[in-house]
Amino acid sequence: MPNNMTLSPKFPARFRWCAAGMLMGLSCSSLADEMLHWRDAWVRSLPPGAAVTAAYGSLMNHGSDTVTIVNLTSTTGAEAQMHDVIADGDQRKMVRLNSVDIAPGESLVFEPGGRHIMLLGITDAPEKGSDLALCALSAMGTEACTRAPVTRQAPGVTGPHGHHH
Ligand SMILES: [Cu+2]
Repeated sequence: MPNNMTLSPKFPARFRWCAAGMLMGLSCSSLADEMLHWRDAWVRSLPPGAAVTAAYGSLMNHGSDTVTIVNLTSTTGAEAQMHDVIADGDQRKMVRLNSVDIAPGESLVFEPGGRHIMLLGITDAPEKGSDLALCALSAMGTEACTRAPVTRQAPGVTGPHGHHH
């Protein structure tokens, strides 16, 4: 069966993952020996006319090698950047991260007040309740994508202890 002989044992799982990405209209061409999974991604809803918002979520490295994330893309906005929040005297300010390493078994966590994904140059604000696609690109060319719902705050923190004023 010549067709099957070219497939590595890892191909089927990755193929399903790629297929899900392609269903969302995204390209997926990676067969690198990496395994990235998104969890709990979401995008902060923004008022009409706003051009910038942030996206959050966890990106887990299930592979056996360190993965370096070098770029992010989103279906909304002109650009997605990785940012961190650092102390600057008694202020806190955002700095751009050009790349972030994720060790095997570790997660890269994007969360309010810490590392986050900045979506810039939004001309058509996504509606609350809609979904965006969010993709992380590794230095090896692997693309890991997820759906990210657009909500006012993190999904799952709307209970009695999740209120913010
Ligand atoms: Cu930022």
